[in-house]
Amino acid sequence: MRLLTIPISHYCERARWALEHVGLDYVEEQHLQMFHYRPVRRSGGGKSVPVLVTDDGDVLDDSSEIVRYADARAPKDRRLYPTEPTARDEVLAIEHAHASPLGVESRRVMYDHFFRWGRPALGFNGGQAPRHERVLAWLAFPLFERYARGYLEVNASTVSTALERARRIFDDVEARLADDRPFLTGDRFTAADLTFACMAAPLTAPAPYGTPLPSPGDMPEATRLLIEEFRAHPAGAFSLRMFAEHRSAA
Ligand SMILES: N[C@@H](CCC(=O)N[C@@H](CS)C(=O)NCC(=O)O)C(=O)O
Repeated sequence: MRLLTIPISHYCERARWALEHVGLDYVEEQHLQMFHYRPVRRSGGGKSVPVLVTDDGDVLDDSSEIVRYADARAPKDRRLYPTEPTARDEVLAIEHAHASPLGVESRRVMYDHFFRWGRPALGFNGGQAPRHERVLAWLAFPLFERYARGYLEVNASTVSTALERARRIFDDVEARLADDRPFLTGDRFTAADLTFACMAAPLTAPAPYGTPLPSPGDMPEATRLLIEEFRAHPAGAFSLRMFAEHRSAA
């Protein structure tokens, strides 16, 4: 199986984590933002990653589909969804509620910091993408910034709203966890926990992660303060615990 990704993408991390959690082997093909369009189209996807091309030639071009594909092939003790219908629906609802808007808003905030950081941010953006993509991203950084800020609507006003929304979602998750439950729902790790942890990742910079992310000490001051704020939040701490305890394969 082939998984096409943008290395730092949290939607791609969601797919990688699900596949690895259930023990499915895959080869990851990483590309940088914008350079991903051609390989993705050639593989039968649309515009976005992750795209999974299965050994049967099926093309799954959405991270939620990939999580469900992984679950359907999981050994019983690694299932990501409960089999009982009401419990399963709850996991699906929590997942869906975090894939968006949290995933969209956390990415917006992260890219704002990324572009204010400038070219040094490319140091953790590149992963295993082909060298020519990494060189071109460096040379064309201002173009990359202009394109991504426009495409993802990253500006002072949207970023401020994104931060407000992310804080509200983190507070909602804190309220859900207030009874000291170990997971967002049920008594075992599910796709709900995996998805929330991934969608929070642009604000918590977890390790382990499918591609190495910088630690707060290596970030510019404003980014460090942002990451420290979200890491210290009980929902942020929960998401980091999910990575620490359940992302062993990375
Ligand atoms: N609904 C999609 C969203 C994936 C998504 O937004 N991927 C981003 C990377 S974080 C992407 O490929 N963006 C490039 C584009 O849309 O052109 C999923 O969950 O797979």
